[in-house]
Amino acid sequence: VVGGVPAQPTQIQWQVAIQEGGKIDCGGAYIGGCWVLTAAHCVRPKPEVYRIKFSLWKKRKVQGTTDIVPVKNVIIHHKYNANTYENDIALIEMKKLPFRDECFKENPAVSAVCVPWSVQLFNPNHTCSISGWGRKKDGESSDVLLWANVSLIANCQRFYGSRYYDGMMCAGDLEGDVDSCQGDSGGPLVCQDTLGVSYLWGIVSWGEKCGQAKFPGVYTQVAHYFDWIRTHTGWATVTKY
Ligand code: 4AZ
Repeated sequence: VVGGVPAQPTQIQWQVAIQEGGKIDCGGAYIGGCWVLTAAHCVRPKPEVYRIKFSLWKKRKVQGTTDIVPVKNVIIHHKYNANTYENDIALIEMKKLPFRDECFKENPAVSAVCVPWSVQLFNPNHTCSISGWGRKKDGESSDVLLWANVSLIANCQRFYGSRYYDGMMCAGDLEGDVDSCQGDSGGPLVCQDTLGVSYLWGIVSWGEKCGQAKFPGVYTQVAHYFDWIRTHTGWATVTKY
């Protein structure tokens, strides 16, 4: 995160790290049950190579309390395009504990973030937050989880032209002082409603370098994929009232 500050150890309760081999190159967000959302460009359809790490704060120093959960299934959006980053979204289903209906023991440091059901829940200029272990302004990745506030930015095709597709969304600031960066991919952009409920509004996807004026970070617009998420998790429709 460019322009970020260290999070408190249990601040970003839905933040997960996706470990492949000994490496962590992507983040993800816990959305409840045995499910994590991340970017399609972060994963391959090889569940056995991944571990999901919860309550991780320092990437390189695992505290005793960090849960490490194996993966059962990786579901990459069938219209993901690795060249254009269209539909850069993937679901990770974690393995259940033996003889149990859960994937890890319930833990006060972990809570799920809500999946938004409508692209109209938040408006441009709303202040939201991003988090990750990715590159900082100096180009180094961070050992400690960093976070920053970003604003939702309207009409992003004015910056990216035809590289900007439906299902994408931009956030940051136009000066380029705060941004996500390489290593933050797959991680959460979260917005809070007036009641304080947190929604996973975006997934870190791509951008023209990091922290560049007039080139805000591009995110997968999670609400656009609500039906896809519902279908693949098997979750029932929310009751609209
Ligand atoms: C990357 O290379 C990357 N500034 C991620 C996010 C952004 C740019 C690049 C957004 O993974």
